[in-house]
Amino acid sequence: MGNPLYDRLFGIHAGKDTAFLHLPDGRIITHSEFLDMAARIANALTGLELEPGDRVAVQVEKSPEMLALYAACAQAGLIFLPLNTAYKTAELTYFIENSGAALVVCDTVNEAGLAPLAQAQNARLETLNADGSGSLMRRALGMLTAFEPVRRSEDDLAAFLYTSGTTGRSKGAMLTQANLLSNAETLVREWQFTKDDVLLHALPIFHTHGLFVATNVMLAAGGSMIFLPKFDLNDMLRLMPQATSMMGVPTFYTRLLDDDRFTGDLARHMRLFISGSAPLLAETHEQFEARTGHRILERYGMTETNMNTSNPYDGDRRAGTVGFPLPGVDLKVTDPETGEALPQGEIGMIEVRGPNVFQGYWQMPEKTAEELRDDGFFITGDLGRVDEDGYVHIVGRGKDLIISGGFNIYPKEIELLLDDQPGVLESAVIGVPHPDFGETVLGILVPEAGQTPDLQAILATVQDQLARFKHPRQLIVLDELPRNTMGKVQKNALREIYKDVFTPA
Ligand code: MLC
Ligand code: AMP
Repeated sequence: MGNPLYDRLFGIHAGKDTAFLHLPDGRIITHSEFLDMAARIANALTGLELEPGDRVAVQVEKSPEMLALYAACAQAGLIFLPLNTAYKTAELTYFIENSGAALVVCDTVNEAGLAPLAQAQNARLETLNADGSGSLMRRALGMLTAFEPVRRSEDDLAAFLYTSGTTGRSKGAMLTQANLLSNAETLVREWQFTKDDVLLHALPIFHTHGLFVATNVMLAAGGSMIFLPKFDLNDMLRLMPQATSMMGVPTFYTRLLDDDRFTGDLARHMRLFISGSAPLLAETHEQFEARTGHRILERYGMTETNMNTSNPYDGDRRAGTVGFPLPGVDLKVTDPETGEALPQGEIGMIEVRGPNVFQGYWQMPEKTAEELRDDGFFITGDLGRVDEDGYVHIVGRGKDLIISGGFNIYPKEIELLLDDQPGVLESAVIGVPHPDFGETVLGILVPEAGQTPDLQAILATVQDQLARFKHPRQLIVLDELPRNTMGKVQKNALREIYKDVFTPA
């Protein structure tokens, strides 16, 4: 039986002195050096008395060591639970408590803040910093570079990723080894990745895109990655000529196009540019082709399902579409009210089924039942249609979701906080177009009778409680919110009124 995730992504590289990670300072980490590091960490984790199936909550900066911790979790049969580095302690508390994490790994600067939380639930706390220092690697240093992978089956859980919920409560999406492996191996074939590929990797590795798409695909293909701590335009321009491929959110592409130094010549050696996580404007697609001659390949996925659809590698990559369902993925468009399949061409709810679809939300059977049907179809919350050539178009969202620079934000979470502020009767949070992030957050407040809320104080509270990317970029005060006859706030009307706030015509 072995351990399929470890064996097929990591174990296949045992003893290979081929390049795996190219770091921005020129250092190279080979596959075998990486596996040695992972095995040392796996030994350290076992030394902490963690048992297979335990959750390891990780909020650390992107680094080779963080990636090796992911490999070590696979090897030791632990469930990897990466968390956005922007989250504040108030946000982290929920994830750590809800998951029942047995180990929390954080940056040294956050250690004191998280210690009481870890202690309260009997979790171990270790540190790992961006430069690889910290208590975890100190433990790992003296360990052996051999570690027999813990036996696991494809049905065992490999990772939890938390996704925000419409009610404001995040849900832990449970992903099995099979979910991750099936998707990675399909994408290698569909996008024709090989050991000769060098991926320019500037995405964070706490989300599906940077970890389960970019990294798992490169591991399965045996290629290497130019591994950047974050998106930095100068690094991207400097290093692109050494790469063959790039995966990014639409903001990567608009930022590149906004810089005159980004020329067709810089992209000459590139084989493939892939975009996803948020809608890529057809205009960006066209400008990119005009500048570089490359047609960006857009694909569609989500935390619960990994990747669902992709434009073709060979064939017409159509701007404004997310291509065809991937092999093994069933996709249908249904009536959001009845769940009945709609005739081809009509707009409705996108539902997907396949080996990529998650197992449900951790300890939330009701939420799982609301979104995952008995026959295996997952209700994505995205509205779309399939055109006469079979291309899937995403035309909107049935869920009240804002996507800013590829990060998901559920308005409810921010509204709950705003509603609690002194002088505020109620609030509505909406996404409006933004030139850099695609969409950004706008907060609309209705004061209590006779009150004038202190907007600066409210923003300060928001800053303290919520990750930076969720902060409203502006607060607007209205006497009342527009409502329909049922009393429901008409967010569409608000989105229309404020659509030009950050993108003046
Ligand atoms: C950073 N900031 C953001 C932000 N990212 N604000 C809103 N939205 C974001 N996405 C904040 C910073 O803290 C900073 O605050 C200010 O905005 C400007 O920072 P910046 O330096 O311009 O931002 P940068 O650090 O360069 O980050 C932008 C980015 C990054 C787009 C490169 O957000 C990013 O890498 N996004 C990728 C997200 C991702 O991987 N998504 C995949 C999800 S998986 P201040 O205080 O300085 O103003 C998924 C499934 C699928 O969706 O299909 O893939
Ligand atoms: P997440 O929960 O972070 O995984 O985000 C998933 C959501 O991102 C999906 O449900 C879509 O709404 C959106 N998304 C991902 N890829 C695309 C894309 N190519 N075009 C439009 N929306 C996308």
